[in-house]
Amino acid sequence: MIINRDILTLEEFRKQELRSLPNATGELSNLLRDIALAAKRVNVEVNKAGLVDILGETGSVNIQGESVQRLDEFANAEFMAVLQRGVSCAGIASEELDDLVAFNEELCNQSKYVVVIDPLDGSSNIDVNISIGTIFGVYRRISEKGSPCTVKDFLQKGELQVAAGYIIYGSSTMLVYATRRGVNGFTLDPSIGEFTLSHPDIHCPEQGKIYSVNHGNFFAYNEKVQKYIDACQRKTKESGGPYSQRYTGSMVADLHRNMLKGGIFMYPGTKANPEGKLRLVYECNPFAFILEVAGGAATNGQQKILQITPLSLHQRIPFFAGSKKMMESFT
Ligand code: P6P
Repeated sequence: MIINRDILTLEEFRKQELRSLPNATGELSNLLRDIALAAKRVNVEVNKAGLVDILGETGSVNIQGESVQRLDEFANAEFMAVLQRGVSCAGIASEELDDLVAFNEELCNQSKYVVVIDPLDGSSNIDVNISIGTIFGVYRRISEKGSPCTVKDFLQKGELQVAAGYIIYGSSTMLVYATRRGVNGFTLDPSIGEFTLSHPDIHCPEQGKIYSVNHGNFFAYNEKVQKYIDACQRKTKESGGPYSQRYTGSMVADLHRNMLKGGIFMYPGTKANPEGKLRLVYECNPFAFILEVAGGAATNGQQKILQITPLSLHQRIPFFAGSKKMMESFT
């Protein structure tokens, strides 16, 4: 039996990180372990979604007014249960929950952290087998330790996140995790049931040739966005192109590809929905954090996403993110 000992498992990575941070209590490291456990459980259901009656809609509607797919509810329940049992966070704010959930148990109340999460983004793609994902961010709570977390813990600027990441359930299942020390990608090895460090120290190429946007809304975008999309289409070999348009309708898949290969992702506001569709707290802020650590950028078209103070848990915001130079040419 040949065991590849060159690839660190997530557990080994966590332990090495912990040893390198002598003052660390291990709480954030345990939080990562909990998220990875829930991700493995969600992955099992996503991988067999075509085979069991977990597809389709529950008939209920979430606060966004979107029909909730069964897998959405399962994923939300899974992450919430694992995080509560792991006693490494005081509570969560989730796309699937109208309001925050304070775990309000003694050990959880003593935790330093809270988690924002989109348990299963891109759910409209579940039934057609397109990659979907989980998005999460971690904040140090600002409410008094020992008491239940409060909404102000979740409405902090994105630049105050201590960690952020996503899981992409695709041709393989990957957990991408960022702290200010860097971005690392872990691919799930189903033969041992462990996430393994397949993409150490991820950097987003400064320049790319991919632009991701829903062209169907082109005439609803403002002039600045229309001009940029037009410029992308006019790129030639001589002007650094040609560019390719890649848009799956699943932001985790689009942003993951663009971060690895270089590119720009846009979900602009439209005349009908000036704030766009994506949520600041648990979709845009985590990705903005990950991309900025990886050398990319993320704005709402005017200012850095990470510097915007959220006004509500489910606030929407126009979102432009990706390679540094492509973002500079857009902004
Ligand atoms: P549209 C999925 O529902 C999602 O929230 C993102 O993952 C994705 O980028 C976007 O919506 C797609 O929206 O309006 O282009 O179909």
